[in-house]
Amino acid sequence: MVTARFHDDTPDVDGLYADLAAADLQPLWTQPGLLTRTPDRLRPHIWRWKTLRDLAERSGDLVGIDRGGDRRVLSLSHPDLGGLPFATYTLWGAVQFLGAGELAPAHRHTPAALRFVLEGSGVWTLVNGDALHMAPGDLILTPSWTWHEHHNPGTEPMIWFDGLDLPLVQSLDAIFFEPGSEEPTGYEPAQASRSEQLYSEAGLLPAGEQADVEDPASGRSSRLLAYRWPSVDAALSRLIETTGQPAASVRYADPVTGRDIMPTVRAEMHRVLAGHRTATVRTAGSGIWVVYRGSGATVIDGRRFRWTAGDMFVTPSWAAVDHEATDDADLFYFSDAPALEALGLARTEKARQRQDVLTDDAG
Ligand code: GTQ
Ligand code: FE2
Repeated sequence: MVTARFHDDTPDVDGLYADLAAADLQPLWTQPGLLTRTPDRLRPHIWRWKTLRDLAERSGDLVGIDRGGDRRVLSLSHPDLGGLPFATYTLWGAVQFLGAGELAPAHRHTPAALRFVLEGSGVWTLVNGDALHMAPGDLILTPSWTWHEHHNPGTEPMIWFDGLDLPLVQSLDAIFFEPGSEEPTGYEPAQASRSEQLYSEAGLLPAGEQADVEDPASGRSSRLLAYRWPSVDAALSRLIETTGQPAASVRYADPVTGRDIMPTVRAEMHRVLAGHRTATVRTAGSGIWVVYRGSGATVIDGRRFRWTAGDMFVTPSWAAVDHEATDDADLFYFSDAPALEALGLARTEKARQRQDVLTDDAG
């Protein structure tokens, strides 16, 4: 890496700048963009479901799953990130396509992953050997360093959203990866995974269970690995009924601790009823929204992005955000909030009045 060279009209100062660069040093006073008043390095961006779906399907037709990477994944590559395959500075978002009869083989890595299912049926994900079936609207977790592989023994392809903290873990230079055995793991398809059998009975947990002391990640992520759409749907309906409000949201929580599903990432489902516009909020840290159901628009720093089911968009750190539903809408949200909270960097602010819409990004 070559240190940036700064220039000055005064020969002595210019000479100093040359010597600083040669010594791999840079003066702070030449870097006004470093300490911004508020985060401003990323703009909002939207990816359309029609485009994502078409290209995922074409990849399914043209590129075998065995060709590089073992997973047919199209990552959301934010145009502000100079060609990096990342959606934000901390978050990876992607669509994954697994055709009928295909297998994405076993591996594990330190970045934590979640999957939110958009379309199809019949896929089983094995997480540390526990077989979790996947259906639209389900959230499935693959915590840091857990073995995982995806099987599609069915007759139709499946497409899901992948969310990972990969850019964050990469910034911390803590990426580790290990491929699994070449042989696919055998599994017994069961109605409910072991994880759900043990941890999905609300308010009841297996007594006296302890974290695995050998495993640095043990006890830090939810042991419930699947959150089913019918439960989420029912919880949102009950909230709306109980509060009488035209919007409600739920956070996917670790049933043992009540904390976020994984140490670095938060997941939520937001329901906004037709005709309602939510209050404007700013949050430090970035997020990815995946429209599960309905249609409407989100205003981000004065720009209105219209959306329908399957569209995905990024809300940058400290952007002003509010949602407006045309039809009853359910929005899946994935963010790095727990990482900021753990580091004492979390902030949020509710605007006193709704932001103005300055431009309309038609869709
Ligand atoms: O399905 O295991 O989008 O390892 C990126 C990395 C998905 C996966 C991604 C992965 C996976
Ligand atoms: Fe993976």
